[in-house]
Amino acid sequence: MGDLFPVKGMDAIVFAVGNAKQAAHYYSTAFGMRLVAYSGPETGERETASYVLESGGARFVFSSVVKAATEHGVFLAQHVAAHGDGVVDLAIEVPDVHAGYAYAVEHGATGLVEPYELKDEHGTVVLAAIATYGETRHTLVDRSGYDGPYLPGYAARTPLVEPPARRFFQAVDHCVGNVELGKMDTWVSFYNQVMGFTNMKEFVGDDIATEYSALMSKVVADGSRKVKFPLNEPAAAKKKSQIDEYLEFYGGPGVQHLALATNDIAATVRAMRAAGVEFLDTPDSYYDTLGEWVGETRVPLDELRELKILADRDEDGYLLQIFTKPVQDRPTVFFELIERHGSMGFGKGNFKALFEAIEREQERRGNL
Ligand code: TYF
Ligand code: FE
Repeated sequence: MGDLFPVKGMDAIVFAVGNAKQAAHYYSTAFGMRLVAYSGPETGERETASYVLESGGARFVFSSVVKAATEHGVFLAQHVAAHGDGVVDLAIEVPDVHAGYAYAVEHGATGLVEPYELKDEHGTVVLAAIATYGETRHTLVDRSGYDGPYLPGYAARTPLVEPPARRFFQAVDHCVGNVELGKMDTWVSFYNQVMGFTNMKEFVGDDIATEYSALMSKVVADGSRKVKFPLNEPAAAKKKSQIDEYLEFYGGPGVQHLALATNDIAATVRAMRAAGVEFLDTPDSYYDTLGEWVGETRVPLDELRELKILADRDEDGYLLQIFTKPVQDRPTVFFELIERHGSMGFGKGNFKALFEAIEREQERRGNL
């Protein structure tokens, strides 16, 4: 039997933000991304402004409202008012939008937009959308008949600033959702049924939750493991869960973090720090015992310690990872950088150190 819901990979992460022009600048200068396309008043789109940025195979779109006129503009404006800057769409590239949409809706998905086509001189894109947790959606995209910069209606743009000689990251590794208490398994089942996604072996269960993590987590992925969606829910623990903090300040479920795959995490962390991006701190004591169990890593232990990069090893290999602080004033969306060397995991060995670092930040914000 073939894949029930074949996917090609993540197509785009679409953010609704208060000021897309400035977001495009931040992601260019601080994340090394390249502006490639734009849609707004100058291109005939009077309601919204959207900036499309790329880094390798990763594509982010930042949209804000210029003057709401239709349902779409009103939705974006209300999304920003309710949630602050956040992710509205985890768009997935699929080989057949009609088949994918039909499968999803037959298996219980809420259809938001039926399959339709957009055309211009670069060709045709087929799109449809289904609802997921909170106000987030999955647009399904088939761009195999199209060779333009993003979507019909968008104009190609040159980078805002000279892009870095080496890109900071080349792909989206995983996209994490925070859902309400008791809803993690509901959403895991949703991805199992609606998209035929299967569960990966890494999870944070009850035991870890009550001990220190204050959250439970499971990971679903498509058959080819190109699209990976961990899902978190709050757990009762000694302290207020970081997931509760997110839900309170985001105003409901939504995307918590986006992990970006890099081949040179040390260089990327240095460049992003130099551009003003703040990362979570890791205590020195973490590095005192790290070498004993992680062994040799591409980045030497001293450099991991200097840059506060975490490392984890499992039977398949190892990974290096680090987390930014939230990238807006609300303690909501943040990013992870991940450099994989064989490991398909998510840094289980770091959960304790990581969650303690997040709790230190929660405490500084007065939310613990
Ligand atoms: O994506 C993951 O599972 C890891 C670990 O609030 C993680 O990055 C899990 C929950 C969380 C922060 C990081
Ligand atoms: Fe992650």
